[in-house]
Amino acid sequence: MQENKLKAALARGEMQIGTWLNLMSDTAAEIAGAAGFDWCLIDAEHAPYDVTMIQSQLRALAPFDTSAVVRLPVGEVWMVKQVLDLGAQTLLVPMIDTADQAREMVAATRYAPRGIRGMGAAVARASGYGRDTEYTAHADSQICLIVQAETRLSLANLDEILAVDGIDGVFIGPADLSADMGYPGNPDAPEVCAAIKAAVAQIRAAGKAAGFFQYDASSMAYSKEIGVNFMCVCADVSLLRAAFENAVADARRDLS
Ligand code: 3PY
Ligand code: MG
Repeated sequence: MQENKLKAALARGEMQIGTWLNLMSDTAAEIAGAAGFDWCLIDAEHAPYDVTMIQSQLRALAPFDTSAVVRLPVGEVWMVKQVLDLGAQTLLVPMIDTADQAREMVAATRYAPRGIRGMGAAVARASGYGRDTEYTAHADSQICLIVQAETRLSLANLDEILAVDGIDGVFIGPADLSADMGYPGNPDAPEVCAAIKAAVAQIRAAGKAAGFFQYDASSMAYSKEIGVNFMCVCADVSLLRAAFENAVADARRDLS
């Protein structure tokens, strides 16, 4: 059983930085994996990954000293089962608004008697296709489950969500939260920033990891200061877009 280094580092309260992978490119995953991020997230919520593509991204990241995180499209029990059987140990689940939803995700990620995870690991990648005969006995202890709070309802229920045993962290989604608060496309609205700051403090006070998406380099120190310790600092698609745009602009400038 592979130790989940990300889970251990978050439990110690350490800062863990990562990137979103939305290109669905194994080459991009290899480049990101080798770059030194603590974690790389396969974003199956906002990129059209199917399960076989998630598998190939997990394979691309496997040789590197980085933790793979899978963001599910939605918190469905059967999806949890599939990605855990592929060998994912850390999940980010979007749109968790209530403690009941959080409890369902905890149950989905754990074997009986604690949970309801289906017993299929003997034929799954997660156990080396059955080579690791101890997998089922130890899998629960290495699961890292981070849920997203990204609505007013989730913030109203944050204490109850944080009290759910088995949740390692809560990730604030600034885009969805700002939309839900009436500021679509404006996560920097003062009311949104204040809500994020308070939520991050609440999450850390509960002893859990506080996640946030902060790709504005000038605000990273601020995010750290307010307590964020699981920080997405970029996304592969955005880096590529900016690099292409800059290359075109530089070439046009130099050639004019
Ligand atoms: C959001 O901002 O809504 C996210 O889910 C992650 O950035
Ligand atoms: Mg979101």
